[in-house]
Amino acid sequence: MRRRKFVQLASLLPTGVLLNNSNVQAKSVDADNEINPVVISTWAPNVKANAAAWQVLVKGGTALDAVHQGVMVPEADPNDQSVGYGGLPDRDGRVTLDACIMDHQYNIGSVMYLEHIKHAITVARLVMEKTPHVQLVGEGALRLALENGMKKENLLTEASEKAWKEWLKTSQYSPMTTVENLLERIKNNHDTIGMLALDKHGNLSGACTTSGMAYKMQGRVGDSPIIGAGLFVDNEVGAATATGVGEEVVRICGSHTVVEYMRHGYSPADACKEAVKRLIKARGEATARKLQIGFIAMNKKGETGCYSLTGSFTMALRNVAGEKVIDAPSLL
Ligand code: SD4
Repeated sequence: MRRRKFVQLASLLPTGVLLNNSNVQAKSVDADNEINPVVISTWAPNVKANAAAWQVLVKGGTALDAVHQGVMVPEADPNDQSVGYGGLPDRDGRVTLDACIMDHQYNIGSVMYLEHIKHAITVARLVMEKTPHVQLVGEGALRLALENGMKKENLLTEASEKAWKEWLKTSQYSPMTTVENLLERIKNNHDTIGMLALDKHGNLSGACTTSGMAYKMQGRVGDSPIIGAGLFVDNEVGAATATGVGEEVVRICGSHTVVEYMRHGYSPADACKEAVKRLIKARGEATARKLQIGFIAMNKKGETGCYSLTGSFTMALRNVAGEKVIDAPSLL
């Protein structure tokens, strides 16, 4: 079953993208002792986001600018129905966005329940750089965006409105990240993006942005904008980010947990695996089997890895060797 899903997924990828079952160890230092940049993202279609981040990294730009530019790609894409513009709405038809960003010096910014601004990550960065706070929600986050010249727009596309109206006929809440409909979602080219980068200066940064669970209750916030859950960066150790059912990732402070395992010497893939194991322990195998959760991680050396709870999770990677999609191993 897993193999069939894997093969189906491969056929959905842009040509030229390699699929690889192993966790890639990028060579992070070249012959001249220069640090080779690396960028990774949750989900195969985000090779496009990685390409944008890569442009920043190869020119010697910062990891912070790279992840910012990178995640703006799916945020602007109307066909990506779980990030930014075109995101599926909550049960009342409102598109509400969550995002966070973290640099190499423990600077953090996040927005939750942001409406009408497609680049939630830019607002998160504004919170980080232009306010004395680290988190802003709803109206306050919108106000910060408008005061900084961002334009208010309608984020609900025709396609997402149609899907919501269809959903209203039953109003059954079943999070899009459950395993059963995972393939359908990937086929539609979308999912939450978490991105991590290492720049030529040897610094790590990360960003995460989402419209959250489709048809969620109004005001619901998942893991994606929560530092330590959806994203965590420790420049001495490494960085991690998550995708999947946010309610579960928050429960174990997922990304922070992954980074702490790397601190204790685990490889990025093994650190992700330990976090997945903890979820299974916390929730029991029967519940865990129904959930989709994936972690990706990068250590200070630019080594990368990923792991998922159940099958079909992928990580997109860009390094000096080119772009790749890695099929994440899973525990269940
Ligand atoms: C959330 N973690 O809001 C996000 C959703 C997600 O793949 O990652 N979907 O819970």
